[in-house]
Amino acid sequence: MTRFFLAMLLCCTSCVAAFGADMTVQIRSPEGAQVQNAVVSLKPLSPNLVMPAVTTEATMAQQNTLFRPFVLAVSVGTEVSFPNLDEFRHQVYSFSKPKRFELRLYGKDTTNKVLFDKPGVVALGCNIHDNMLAFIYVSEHPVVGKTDDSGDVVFKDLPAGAYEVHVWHPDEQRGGEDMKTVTLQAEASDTVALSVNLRSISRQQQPPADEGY
Ligand SMILES: [Cu+2]
Repeated sequence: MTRFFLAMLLCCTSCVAAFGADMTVQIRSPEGAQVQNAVVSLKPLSPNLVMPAVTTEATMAQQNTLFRPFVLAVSVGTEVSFPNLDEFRHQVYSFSKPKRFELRLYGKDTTNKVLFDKPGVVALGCNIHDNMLAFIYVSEHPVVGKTDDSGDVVFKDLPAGAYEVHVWHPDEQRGGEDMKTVTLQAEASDTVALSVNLRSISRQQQPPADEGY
């Protein structure tokens, strides 16, 4: 009997997933250029939407005296690992309000973990290497992703309903169109285009000053 119920449950779960709708969000500059590293998060507006499970683990590596990735998008409650893949030591810190922390000097193959439990933007640095810079965007919304090199991000198998689409970018400035409301139909695909205004000089990680230190 129990096994029968389990089989039913599994069947229904996969059926529900098959009816999901896909949303592609395209982030462009006002001139139409593709914007990579934009964080897009979705706030469900329709009541009783059963959202996909939130991912609660993510990784921000230190490799070749750089953070990888440059922008990491997570939901509140995510535990982020900070593995050191270099042969030398790093000391990662943040002064940002949603998460102030410091990982004391640690060596190769050491993995530290930090829980991000408040929404907001967390800028990262390393006390040893001034060139290192990265951002963790902690979203209060259950669905979050980041645009790829072509400025797009795809969310698959969302329940049909209304969503608010939010955008954040490390170089954004006022004047862009950083929010939109979209209604997804079941079994349909939708494409949403949003434009963000970026500063002319982009923040990025500079190449490391020297090998090793
Ligand atoms: Cu470092």
